[in-house]
Amino acid sequence: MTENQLTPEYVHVPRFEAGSAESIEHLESEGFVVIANALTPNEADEALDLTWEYLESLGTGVDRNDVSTWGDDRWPVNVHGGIVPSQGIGHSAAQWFIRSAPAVKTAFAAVWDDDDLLVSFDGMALWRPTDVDPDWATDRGGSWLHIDQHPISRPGLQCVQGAVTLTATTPEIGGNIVVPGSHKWFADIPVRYAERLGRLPEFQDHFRFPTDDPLLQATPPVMAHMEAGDMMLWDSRAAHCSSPGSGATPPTDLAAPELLRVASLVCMMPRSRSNEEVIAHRRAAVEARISTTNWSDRWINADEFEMVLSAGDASKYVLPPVPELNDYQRALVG
Ligand SMILES: O=C(O)CCC(=O)C(=O)O
Repeated sequence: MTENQLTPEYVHVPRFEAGSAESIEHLESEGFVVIANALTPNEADEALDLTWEYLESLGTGVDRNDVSTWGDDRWPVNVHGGIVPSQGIGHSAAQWFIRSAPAVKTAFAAVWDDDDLLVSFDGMALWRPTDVDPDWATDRGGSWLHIDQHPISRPGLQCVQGAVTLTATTPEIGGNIVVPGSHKWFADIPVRYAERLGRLPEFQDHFRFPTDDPLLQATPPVMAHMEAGDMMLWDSRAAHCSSPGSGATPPTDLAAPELLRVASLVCMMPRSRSNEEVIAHRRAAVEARISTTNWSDRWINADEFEMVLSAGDASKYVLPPVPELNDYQRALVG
């Protein structure tokens, strides 16, 4: 069976209140959970507006009202799932607005039973309309199902990742996909995939499953319905990625074009898992507007990703202004 036959099932799962015991039970049993209304619909709209302000301020000529300006020559570098990981996005006003919503921290504080948390300086998934340019399609889910935690060097629960969606998902558009319960496969990975794992450096927290994996064929991923403002949390040990849906979306209105999917990646981990050296890098990263991965216990500079460096001339982008953080936000930096 090939990866293209691995079709995620579109499901409506319960949407839980941030911080509720039920949300944690669902996360622990399924490896993922949908948190309802991390942002209100109005806040989601405001965040979408700020996202466009970020794109239009890059200095490359992106104009939200003119889809002919959304090409790769002007768009920030994006990787496999339509994710924009760098070019200052981790310190855009949009990302700081979203990650500062109280429900985001409430949800993560319940995960860790600790509210002294550091936040990632992550990027966003920005999906452009594929009827305008089919090359804007994101990778199919079956081709990059992965976990974001090294199975040997990072044993046990170490990280829970999040994505706050600013746009409602539909079966036609697609979104984040997760294999329910797959976080429980984690401990067996070194035995089951010994050869494949042997090729993964111990510092690299990204393991991809084989595209014809019998486990995945037997347990296909689900694409959970999310309303605008909802946040998906998933255990970094759970097999996940994103995938386009059926693609039968309404034709783009060229007079008022819209992105298909806008989702903010956000992750909070206890400060106690980090250290002063990492925190010093994080403070400097705010001034320099350097984005990171989900991890805040290690210093990982997303502007130095191979895929970003090889994409061409980063100097053509104007970075967003240095964010003026309040006390709440500064505490999340460290
Ligand atoms: O929701 C998405 O776009 C995929 C996110 C993902 O796979 C990741 O952050 O590791």
